Amino acid sequence: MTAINPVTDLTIEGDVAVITLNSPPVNALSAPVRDGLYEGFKAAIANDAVKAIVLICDGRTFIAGADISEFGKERKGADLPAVQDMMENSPKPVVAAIHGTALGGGFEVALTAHYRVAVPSAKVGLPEVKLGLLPGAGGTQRLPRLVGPEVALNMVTSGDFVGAAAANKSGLVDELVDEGKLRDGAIAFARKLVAEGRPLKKVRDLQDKVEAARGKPAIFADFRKANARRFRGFEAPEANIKCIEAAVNLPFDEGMKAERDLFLGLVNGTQSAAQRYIFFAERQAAKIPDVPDSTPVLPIKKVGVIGAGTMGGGISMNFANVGIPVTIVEMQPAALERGLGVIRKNYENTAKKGRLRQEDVETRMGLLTGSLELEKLADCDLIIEAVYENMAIKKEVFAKLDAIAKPGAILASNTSYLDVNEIAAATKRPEWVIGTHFFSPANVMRLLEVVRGDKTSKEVIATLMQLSKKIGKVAVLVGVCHGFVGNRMLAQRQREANKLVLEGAMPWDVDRVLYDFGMPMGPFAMSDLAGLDIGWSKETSSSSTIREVLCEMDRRGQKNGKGFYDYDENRNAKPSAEVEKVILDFAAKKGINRRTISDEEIIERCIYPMINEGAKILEEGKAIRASDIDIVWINGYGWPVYHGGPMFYGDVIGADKVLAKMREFERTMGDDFKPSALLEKVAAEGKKLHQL
Ligand code: TC6
Repeated sequence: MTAINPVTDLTIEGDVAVITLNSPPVNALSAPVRDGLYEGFKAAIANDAVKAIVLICDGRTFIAGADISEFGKERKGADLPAVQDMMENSPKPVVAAIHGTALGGGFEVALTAHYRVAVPSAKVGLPEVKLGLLPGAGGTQRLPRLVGPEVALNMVTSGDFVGAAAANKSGLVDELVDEGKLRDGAIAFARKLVAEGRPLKKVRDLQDKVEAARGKPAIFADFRKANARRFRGFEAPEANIKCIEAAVNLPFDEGMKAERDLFLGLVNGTQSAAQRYIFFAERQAAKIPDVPDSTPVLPIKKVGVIGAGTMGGGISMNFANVGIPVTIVEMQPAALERGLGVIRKNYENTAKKGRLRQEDVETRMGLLTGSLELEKLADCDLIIEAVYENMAIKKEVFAKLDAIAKPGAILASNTSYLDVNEIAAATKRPEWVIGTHFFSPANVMRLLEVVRGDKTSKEVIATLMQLSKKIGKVAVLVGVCHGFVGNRMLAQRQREANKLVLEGAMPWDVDRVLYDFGMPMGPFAMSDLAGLDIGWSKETSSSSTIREVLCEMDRRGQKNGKGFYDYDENRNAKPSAEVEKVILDFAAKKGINRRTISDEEIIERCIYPMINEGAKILEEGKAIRASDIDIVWINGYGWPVYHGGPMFYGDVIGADKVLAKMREFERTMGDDFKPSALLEKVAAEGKKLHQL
């Protein structure tokens, strides 16, 4: 064995050279890896004894892509195209041996090998689009030559992985070898190639699949049309489509040039910078400075959930989905039955769509036990309370739980606003109490705000953070404050949206601007969806807000066909003349001189105070880092990932510009816009908000 460099070995096994990469954690194509590949292939090709070459990786995976942390920095080391040229033009067959995940640039390297073998558990994919990029190492030109443009379009614009069996079927992988025997299997395959005198299969030379699609522009027009909603606002999907079009219509080298130009446009753009930042931010969120990885984690074998309503039901499903039994406690038999019925219906619907097998519906339902007695939670390792958002009720529940739960059980409150310290103080074991703020629908939304009380123990935090990952959530650790990170910032936007409507905008103006910004819906459409009458009662209504007036008129939102908007039978929203009149009358009564409000002002008024609030949250230490705030907004509220979250967006605008606007608004409209000291500091020092 020869060490080519610290991450690359070359072994000559008789007539086969084996190049082995070992660059943890994921063998990304960093400069040393590219250098190692270049030198390794050079040496193997030059060695007369060698008849075939195998490329394989040590560790958990084949090459998982370009080293994302290198983008935007000065390039060092061998060029990837030079490595690929050497592989593809090798006079000896090159076999890529795949385990784990061959992704992005990693899979593109595999596509330049003459043949690919994989173990059954391996996956391949081109997920660059998720980073706002395209497979810029020939992936968009080679993939359609192997599998045709239709499959290629789906793969590059979704970024989805393909399992080895399917990859074998479609021709992406030439042969499957036994699990655990990749090295021997790949060497044997290489020897077979030599023995049979098989030709060097260069994917770039394959023509039939792309030729068959030439002169059929409908393939692309239809694909764009069918996916317009999914791609809304994103630049990368369109660039990926253009590349596949180029693969179909142009000779290989010209297609490569088109790919290169489009890649450079994306990699230097803001959207990809935002999406790459979010990739690392998501992983960073799992790291808690004072709760090291070595912190003991408590086993969670059984979960209790109090409340079988929408939240409690959704929360329970998360655990049943990963095989953890759940006891759900309700007060009334009817509510319990209803709750379990809704869960079953949800599972059945998923099964109907073909995303769950019927027997899995039964397995998951079998893990759920309903009960009317809190005492049944005595053997649970984690109990999550999801009752009505009311401090007195929550305290009462926690005092009872304190008496029932076994020692060492974690007691969690699913609260969206309330003081977790006060809830913890209702027990004699505040170190075992924590907040878990799930987002609705709790079985779908990826975000979980984990709320750390003053006394919450590190073991409890570590356990919740790890458990979140297991149930498919992105957890962000936050501190106790009203509304935590997400809802506290949302309140800023909500306040301004309501004020704008009084000052001169209409709800549909505000919604349109925020929708065009990339949010899934605007604040008024969102209120209609949630129901305008949440927390409203006829008896106490005082006509003091537009929302109250609408409730008094029985405009309760989507559920009864009218709220801020009028809805048709298919729930399509239309601006409402009646609501417009309500708004105009309301403003007149208040003596407000309505004015024309620009789209620009809507963005500035709704979003800059959020950024400012984010800075306050950091100032108070309620979030560990700015990127955690961005993760909350992307995963909990549908903030468009290509804008990178509110804090990242603040830097795209410029902290100094955000500050200047806040000051201007403060002068004209008062304290709602008081800049945070941290925003002032960042602007003065020319620092970046998202790096705080
Ligand atoms: C591309 O290839 C473009 C090519 C165009 C031509 C040039 N780079 O996710 P995990 C780190 S674009 C750098 O927790 P898992 C990650 O930050 C790229 N670092 O593990 C983390 O570090 P930490 C296309 C990377 O087992 C550690 O590895 N490829 C990269 O849950 C473990 O990661 C992709 O988009 C990277 N490429 O999942 C693939 N990948 O421990 C991106 C990972 O310091 N990666 N790290 O926090 C993934 O999807 C997943 O990481 C995984 C492993 C499926 C490979």
